[in-house]
Amino acid sequence: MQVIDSHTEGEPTRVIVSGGPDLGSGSLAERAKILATEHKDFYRSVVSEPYGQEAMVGVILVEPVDPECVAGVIYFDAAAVIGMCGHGTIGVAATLAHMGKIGIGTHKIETPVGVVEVTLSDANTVTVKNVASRRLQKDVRLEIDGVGTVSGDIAYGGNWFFIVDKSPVPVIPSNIRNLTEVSIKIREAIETKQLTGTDGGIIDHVVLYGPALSKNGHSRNFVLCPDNAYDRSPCGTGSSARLACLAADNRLAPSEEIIQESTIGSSYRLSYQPSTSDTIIPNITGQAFITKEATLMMNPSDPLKNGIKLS
Ligand code: PYC
Repeated sequence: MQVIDSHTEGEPTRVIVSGGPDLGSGSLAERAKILATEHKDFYRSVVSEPYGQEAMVGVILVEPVDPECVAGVIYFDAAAVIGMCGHGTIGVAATLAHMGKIGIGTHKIETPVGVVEVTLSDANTVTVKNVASRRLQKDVRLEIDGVGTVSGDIAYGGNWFFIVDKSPVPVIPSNIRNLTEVSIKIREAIETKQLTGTDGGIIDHVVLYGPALSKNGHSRNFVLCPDNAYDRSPCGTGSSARLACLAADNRLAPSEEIIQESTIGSSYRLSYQPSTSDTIIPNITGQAFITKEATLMMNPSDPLKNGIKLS
C-alpha cells in the first residue's frame, strides 16, 4: 500500500494513494459507510501505532462520482470514519500537487458530505472552501463533574461539534492533559443527554476556545477528535462550525478575515460568505508539508497489525 504523509499546521495526514480496500462505486457516503462497517481493523491500523502515529487522520483517495472533481476522498481517524476534514483536505491538495496531479489554481474534491473547493496558491498554501456550515443550537448547558456548568453551541462544519466559547480551562499547551480530560467529560455528557446533530448526527468533536496568545490572533482553540487525540491544527471543520456561530451572533462580518490559533500556536486564516438564511460557506487557509512517501507493509502474522489496543 503506497502512502504519502504530510502535516497541516502540525496535524498529520496520511493519504493512501494505492492499495486500499475496494469500497465499490456507490456515492462517497455509501463508500464511507462500507469503510466504517467492513474495514474497521484496516483503517485503525493505518493511523494507529505502530504503523501510524497519534492524532493522524487517514485518507483514501477514490474515484469521484462528480466528473468535475479531481479526486474523491474518505477520511478517518483511529476511532471513526469522519465526514470531512479541513486539515486533511489541505494535506490532500498538497499531496495531489506533489504527485503532479494538480497545479496552482482552484480544484474540486468530492467528500462524503459534499463537494469542496481547494485553491492551491503555492506548493504548500491551500484555501479550502468548505461545505455549508451552520449552528443548530445555542447555549446548551451541561453539568460537568468537577468543572461545573459548561455552556456551548451545537454546530456543523462537515462534522458535528460542541463549541464552548469560554473554556473552563485556559487554552495553553501546558494544560493539554486537563483540556483533554474536560473535553472527554463534555463528550460523555453529550452522549448521556443523547444530544445529536440533525438526523442523529453524532457530536464527536468538542472545541474549547480561549483568548489568542499572538498579537493578531482572534482566539485560540483546543479540539478533541473522536480518537481522543487533540488536533494540532486549528481544525478546519471545527473552525467552520465556529464561523457559523460567529456569523449567527453577528460577531463577524462576511469576508472579514480572522486568524485562528491552535493549541500548539499554528494558525489558519478564516473568513466566510453567507449562503442560505441559516448557513455560511467557510474559507480556511493553511499550509501543508509533505513529510514522507512510503510503502506500508502489514504482515498478516504481525500480532499488532491492527494497532495497539489498550483496554
Ligand atoms: O481539520 O477538520 C479538521 C479535522 C477534523 C479532525 C481532525 N482535523
